[in-house]
Amino acid sequence: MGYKETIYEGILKGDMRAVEDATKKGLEEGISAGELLNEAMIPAMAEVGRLFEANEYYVPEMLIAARAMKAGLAILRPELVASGVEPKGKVVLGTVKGDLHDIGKNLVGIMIEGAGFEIIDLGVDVSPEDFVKAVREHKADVVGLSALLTTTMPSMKSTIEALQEAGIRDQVKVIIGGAPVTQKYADEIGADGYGRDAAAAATLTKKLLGLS
Ligand code: B1M
Repeated sequence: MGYKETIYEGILKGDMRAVEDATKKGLEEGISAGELLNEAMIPAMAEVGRLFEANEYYVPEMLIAARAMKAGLAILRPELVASGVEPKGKVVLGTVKGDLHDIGKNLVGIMIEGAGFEIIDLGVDVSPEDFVKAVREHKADVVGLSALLTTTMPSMKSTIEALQEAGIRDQVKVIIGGAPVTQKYADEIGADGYGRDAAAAATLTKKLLGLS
């Protein structure tokens, strides 16, 4: 079995060690970080989601798959992030209130950091008030909101409203993303942009700040 297949199977089985090992060896053998990510890790998580929907996987299987994916991502991180460049701006990032999914958000952080920005990662289950506080405190140029559940998407709207109420909406660009999120939803709630994936989020960040 090749390294990509081992990573794919390792995530499905939640075998963290196998994923770590194959990711390290794959990189050593010259497979790019992007290829390992896009052709093994992301498809594996999509399959985990399909198995969950089909009632073949349950929350514990999703959890160990996520842990294995995170272990692989930690190894890819230095490859995906550029080093030694002066930050072009500050981005506050978080998964919205009520939502605990952080793999996509972490990947978005890695790609935006790789594009030369400083990331202030607030983690998961972040309330609108905490986003407002962080934007103020760090004088952020952009705030990125991630949501993976249809039930937590409304918290994106609440966060934009909280920025408006705090009088700082015009000082910060708001970008949103996550599997159930669409451009239409971004337009509806008055976000400045929608990123389909982590690479798109990085491109969007540069574009919104007039850097591309
Ligand atoms: Co959850 N879960 N989960 N889960 N989980 C989904 C999202 C689900 C689609 C599974 C399914 O039914 N097929 C479903 C949501 C249904 C819906 O609302 N439409 C679901 C559910 C129902 C749940 C629970 C309610 C299950 C339960 O308890 N009964 C529960 C909710 C907990 C909560 O949040 N309150 C739950 C829990 C969990 C775990 C904790 C077990 C685990 C998360 C672990 C973790 O993140 N640390 C988990 C997992 C792993 C998943 C799936 C299988 C994988 C998510 C993932 O990591 N994908 C997921 C199924 C799926 O997505 N196919 C599922 C890989 C990641 C790289 O992709 O996150 O989409 P993604 O991020 C992408 C883009 O979306 C985008 O870029 C990323 C990279 O390209 N993106 C942005 C993301 N954020 C962005 C922000 C941006 C721009 C782009 O700008 C700021």
